[in-house]
Amino acid sequence: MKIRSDWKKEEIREIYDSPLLELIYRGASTHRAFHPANQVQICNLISVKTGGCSENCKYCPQSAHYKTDVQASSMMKEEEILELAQKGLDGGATRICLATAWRSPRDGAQFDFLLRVIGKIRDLGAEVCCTFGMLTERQAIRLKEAGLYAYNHNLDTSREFYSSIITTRTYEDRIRTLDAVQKAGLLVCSGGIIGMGESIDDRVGMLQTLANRSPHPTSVPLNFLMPVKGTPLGEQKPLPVWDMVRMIATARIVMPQAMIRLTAGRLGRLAEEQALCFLAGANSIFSGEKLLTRPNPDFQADELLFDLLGIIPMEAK
Ligand code: SAM
Ligand code: DTB
Ligand code: SF4
Repeated sequence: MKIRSDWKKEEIREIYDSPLLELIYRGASTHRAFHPANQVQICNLISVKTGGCSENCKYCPQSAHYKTDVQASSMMKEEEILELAQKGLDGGATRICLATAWRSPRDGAQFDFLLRVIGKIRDLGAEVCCTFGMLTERQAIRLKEAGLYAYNHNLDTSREFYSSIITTRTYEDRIRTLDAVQKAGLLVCSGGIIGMGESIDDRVGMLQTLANRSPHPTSVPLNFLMPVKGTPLGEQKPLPVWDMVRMIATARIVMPQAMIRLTAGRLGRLAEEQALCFLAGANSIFSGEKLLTRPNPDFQADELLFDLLGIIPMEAK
């Protein structure tokens, strides 16, 4: 199987639309050709700065543009962050992701603080990933020097649909940050959300943009929209699992080496549904009772799920 960065939209659409069982089989075969079967990496999120964000992402409960149940809070203290990181590792996570509700980091005391914390979490033995919004090249280099492993910055959807979801920044801004991250030698984590009212072509378009980056992102989080009251997408209907299964399998086939992460929206999904996602090629989940602001299966629930399916938590890289 060749690694390609010249995917045509029609080719990806054809994969996405192929008969479901054929698609799952191809996703599963690709998964097994590039990754150990039955191993899934557990990640854990820490929202170190929650709410009050200046951006207007229509899905996001942390945007200051919408009235939601999220209270804006100040930066978490170092002690609490390290405690939560250790709790994540004890729960089986090998990757800890720090998130801030920022458009972009401002240089200064808070960014310096986070750089120090990144080093300390790495010293606990975790792969550290961060998602702080748009970065300059200089900020990306400073994160790399601080010991950061990967940087998350989602494309979220297609270039065409982007402005229906966010108007305070552009798709090009997103790509520029991914380029800065890559240039600094950090691993790129980038994915998106399904269930926002996008078309199949929008899903395919996003996968095309990701799969035609060279190298591919090493990590691709795929989120089911969690509709939040007060946001413009608060009334969206949940998608059937089949949409996620198709999305995962297609991502797996076009980006065989990437970690495909079944991210937001697992809570309330049946073990059967999640099993199909793993079969289709997902090899990572986010575990822990909270994502950033929304509830999520806790470590114990996921331990039971893994036992049921015979899945082993993946070691850190
Ligand atoms: N502020 C930074 C940014 O936007 O890049 C980082 C944090 S932001 C909350 C990270 C990602 O969370 C978004 O790109 C989006 O994919 C996901 N997300 C946010 N709200 C969500 C929701 N209600 N349902 C599913 N995914 C969501
Ligand atoms: C990603 O793609 N999804 C995660 C992580 N990367 C930062 C965040 C999901 C957030 C879900 C909504 C919430 O908890 O507020
Ligand atoms: Fe802010 Fe990120 Fe939420 Fe957008 S997704 S409103 S940038 S925290």
